[in-house]
Amino acid sequence: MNKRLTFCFLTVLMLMGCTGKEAVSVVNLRCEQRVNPDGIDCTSPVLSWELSSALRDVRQVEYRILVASSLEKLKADEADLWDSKQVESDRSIQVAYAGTALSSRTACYWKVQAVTNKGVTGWSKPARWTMGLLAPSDWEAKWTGLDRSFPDDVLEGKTQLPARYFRKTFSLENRKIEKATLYISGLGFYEAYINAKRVGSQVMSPTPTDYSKVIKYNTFDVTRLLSKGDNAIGVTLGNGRFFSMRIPGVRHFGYPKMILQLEVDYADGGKTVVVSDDTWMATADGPIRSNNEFDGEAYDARKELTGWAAPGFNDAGWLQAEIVPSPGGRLEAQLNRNINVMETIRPVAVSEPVPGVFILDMGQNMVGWLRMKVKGEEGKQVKLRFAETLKEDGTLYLDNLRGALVTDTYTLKGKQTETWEPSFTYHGFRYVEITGFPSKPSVDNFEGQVVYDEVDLTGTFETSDPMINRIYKNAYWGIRGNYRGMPTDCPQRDERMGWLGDRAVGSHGESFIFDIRNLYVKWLNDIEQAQREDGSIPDVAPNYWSVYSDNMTWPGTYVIIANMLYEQYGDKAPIASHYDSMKRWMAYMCERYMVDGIMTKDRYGDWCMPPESPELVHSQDPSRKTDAAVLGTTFYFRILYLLERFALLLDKPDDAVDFARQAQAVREAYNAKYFNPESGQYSNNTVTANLLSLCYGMVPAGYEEAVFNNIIEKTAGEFDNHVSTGLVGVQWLMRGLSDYGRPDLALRIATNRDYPSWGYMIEHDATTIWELWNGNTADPSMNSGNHVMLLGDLIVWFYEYLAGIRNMPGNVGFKEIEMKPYPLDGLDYVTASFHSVHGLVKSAWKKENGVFHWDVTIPCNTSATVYLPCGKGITDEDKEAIEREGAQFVGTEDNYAVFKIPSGVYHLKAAL
Ligand code: RAM
Repeated sequence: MNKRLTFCFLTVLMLMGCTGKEAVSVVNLRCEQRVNPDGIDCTSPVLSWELSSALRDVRQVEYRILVASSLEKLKADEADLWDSKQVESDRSIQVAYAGTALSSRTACYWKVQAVTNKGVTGWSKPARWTMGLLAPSDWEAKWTGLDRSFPDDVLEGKTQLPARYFRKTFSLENRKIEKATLYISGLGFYEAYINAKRVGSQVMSPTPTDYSKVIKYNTFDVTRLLSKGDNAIGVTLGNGRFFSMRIPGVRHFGYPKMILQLEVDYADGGKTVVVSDDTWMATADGPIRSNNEFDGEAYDARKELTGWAAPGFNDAGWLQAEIVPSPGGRLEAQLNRNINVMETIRPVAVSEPVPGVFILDMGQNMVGWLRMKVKGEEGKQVKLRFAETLKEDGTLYLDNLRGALVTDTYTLKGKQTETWEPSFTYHGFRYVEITGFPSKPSVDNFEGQVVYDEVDLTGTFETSDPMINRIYKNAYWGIRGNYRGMPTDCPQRDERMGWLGDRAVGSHGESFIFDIRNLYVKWLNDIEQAQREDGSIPDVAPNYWSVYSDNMTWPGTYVIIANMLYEQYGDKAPIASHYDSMKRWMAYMCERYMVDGIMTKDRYGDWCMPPESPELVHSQDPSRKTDAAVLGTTFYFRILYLLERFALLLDKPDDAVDFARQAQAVREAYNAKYFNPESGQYSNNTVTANLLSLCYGMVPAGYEEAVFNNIIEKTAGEFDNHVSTGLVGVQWLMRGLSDYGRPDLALRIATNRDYPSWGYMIEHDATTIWELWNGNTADPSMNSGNHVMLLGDLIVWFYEYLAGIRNMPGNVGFKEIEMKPYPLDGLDYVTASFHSVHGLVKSAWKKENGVFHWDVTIPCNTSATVYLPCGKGITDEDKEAIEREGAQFVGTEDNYAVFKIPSGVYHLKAAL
């Protein structure tokens, strides 16, 4: 397999542990590209590292970074690209490279040494990044394809294209190859082969964009795939999001095409460059007979082109490839990770509800496809159809998939056992209907390929409550299954779009579980690229569906995610990069829709709140619905608050004053219109109206308790201690209840098993999170079994409240941590870990015989304020024991004893 080049544009983990010799060592070097406003490949990457030590209270005082153009030079401390010299600083994340200007293709080897208060570290192990193709003129390759249809193409409606195959043979000189690099983008999807070997293990690549604006290319080190003399390269192209799945219906870009440049450097100098152009040969007459993300793939093994990507293949019947127009977008190195098969699972059962129709149960609603082993006669056709649930008679329930055909077919070539999996489609499913299988299929014939972006796992979370653990597990499956180079709403029906509203606060929760930084940086760029001239931000990005409905709650995610990236990763570059576009959007909304300080425009309401009767998708009852202008205005206020923060960060004091002034005016107008001081109620007193007003700080001073009491009364009374909010209100529900003194009610809501609740979904067999609270009874027209939007702030609450891991208020990137767990009745233990940009944070607590035992890990070069639950107060004995551990007592607050602790591993305890 090829080793993918560690590009400057990719996060690189080069070291996974300390070397052990010195007391403190530098580990986990990462080179990250900052967001570039102009989208030109970055020439100033940022560098991050972590410190590792068994000692406590380790702080960095100085660092030194060396960057060299070769490993040998780096080893000899010959920093020909950059020597930062000794820098007095405790900063260990996102240090901007400031050396010699970097040019295309430069390999940069780097290492770090830190001076700490506990001594000087050794040099870290070397890490590397490589520069991409920075200038358009670096591309000698031409966009290549065949812009025309072939006999089996279906060009309208549910489109179908056979995959396009391209090949070229070339010869390399009889000299030692030093290095070979492949730059490639194949749209919508490509698979590349050199001498019949697959390049990389990625699937469904490159990442999807608005191809008229930006096109991402991938880079591979393919040195080991090449040899002196004759070589061949082959590329298969699938539709992806380029050749639309629905014409009309989903944005269409054109026939599949590619751009590819293979650069082979010889050890004794000189190079051979192979590029895509009209010297390539092409055919649409290969085994992939059709492919469409919604509808599936058809593969005819009888048409396999054995040896087509190796030299010596007879391509006499192939066509001459053509140079075709560029799709229009700039070529950019792909910064976010590719998609891959991240896990494989075995099916749990096969049934036969109708003779000859077999149903495979994966035991889990998953996203990806099946890998199948089959033996039978030539020409036999196996058909696989995918669904999330079954009907009562045990056959597939397809009604909620709308028009997606979700069907893969495989035609056997015969003789031996054949193994197959699709290349250019994916499904969201738990059950698979199998027909036409030559024998009785068994679970051993199949394997589920779980497919999503190669995001690193950063969090673990477990409690003593099995229901909470199940919800967490369902969320984990749903979140990762919906990463597809963008966060999608769902993976199964004919939609799969990047809906903004679904990911507002949810993305903050996701950031504990996965390293989603580059994925969301990319998505912010997608959003910006979809902004209209007039300033309007869409509800869906990339805008494969054109939905510019102008509201606050969906497009507002643009601002909320930039803030999330700043808080969770300590990176303010996305804010700097998108600030102007955000401002432009707000000005547009204000001009068009602001009436006397009230943002009148909304589109979705508190989307998917639990309706009054089980078959409804949306509530029809005005008393349950939150007023559009309440949603619009509270969100408008919140976005102003965030923009004020951004303005201060970017040193734009005038803007900050302006945003604050606007916010004040909006607050006054809002309270005058919607707040009833006598009852302490907003508008028609929905939980969402009161909750947003409270959590966003809009409630007039002194009325907070009254407003909160209305939230409690409504929840406890009319809703019998259940959730009453949809996608919007649920973003603040768990935190709002906890912050104002009712974390017990939040726990009750989180552990409910009856309608409406996450537990209700699980009681009804959900293994992911549903789109609707009443997903088992509602109309199938909008009823996915794998949406993450109703998670709201639940995952944030798990990590920040139950486990108690969060940034100190006002701090970012976990440089100063606040550890404040909630030892609620009903929970005996919580164990959580989170790998922050500074290193691993852990909180593991348990209650034992009335004593709270707490294991805490604080990474090097950070410190924490810990809130130790201590019931009626901390005893002198407990306090002294903790102080002996190196903690500094600060005082008591509510039922917590508060200490400051430096980095290290601690065991704390106190009587509850
Ligand atoms: C549905 C999507 C998405 C939601 C929009 C408004 O079609 O599935 O979840 O954001 O509607």
